[in-house]
Amino acid sequence: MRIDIITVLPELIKSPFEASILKRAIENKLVEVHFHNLRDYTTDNYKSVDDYQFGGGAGMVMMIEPIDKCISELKSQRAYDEVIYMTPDGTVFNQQIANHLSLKGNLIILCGHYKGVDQRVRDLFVTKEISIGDYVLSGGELAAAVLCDAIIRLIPGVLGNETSALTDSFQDNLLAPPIYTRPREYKGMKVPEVLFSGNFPKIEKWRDEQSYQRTKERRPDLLDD
Ligand code: 6GU
Repeated sequence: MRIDIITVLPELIKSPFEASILKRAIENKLVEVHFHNLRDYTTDNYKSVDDYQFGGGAGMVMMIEPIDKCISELKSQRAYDEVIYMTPDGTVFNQQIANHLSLKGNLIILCGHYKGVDQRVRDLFVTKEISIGDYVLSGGELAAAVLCDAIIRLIPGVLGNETSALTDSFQDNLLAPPIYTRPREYKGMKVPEVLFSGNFPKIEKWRDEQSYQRTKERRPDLLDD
């Protein structure tokens, strides 16, 4: 997989890719992530990427020309499966979308800033519009980092234990069950006895029940669909 991230603030999004699981995935060549600073695609002396909106109103709008130049250059080099625009009015991201995107080859992610991009960018280039939740961030960069983390960890070989993504919360529309490690008893609090039984079907059944109970209490909406 290759991800090209288009942004006016590369320094805001780079660090998550320089640590931990994402760093290792890049080092092991399981994914390539490239950052493109929109200011490098500007045509005027001021390197403007935004301007006032037609019709008036507060807030700047990202102009189409630098975005067109950047996307066109990338598309001249390879084919892309999706051009994703990060925006609070997009489809709300979830595990199902992460699973779907993790199977793609080449992705462009465009980070919105200010009031957002000129509508013609969305009409002309964007194939998917994604939000990470119903709250507003100052830009799409942190949302893009969240999206990339969720996608990249699903690529085979990225997680040490390849089965572990399959037992994540949400993979079966249920929350994960409680987990324990040593010590067996801490300040009087004991680990549930069933986990020492060695009876794996029984342990699986207990975990399934716990997952269901937890989901019912915390996220009954997940049980509806
Ligand atoms: Cl993708 N961008 C911004 N600016 N705010 C958000 C978001 C995206 N998703 C949730 N809030």
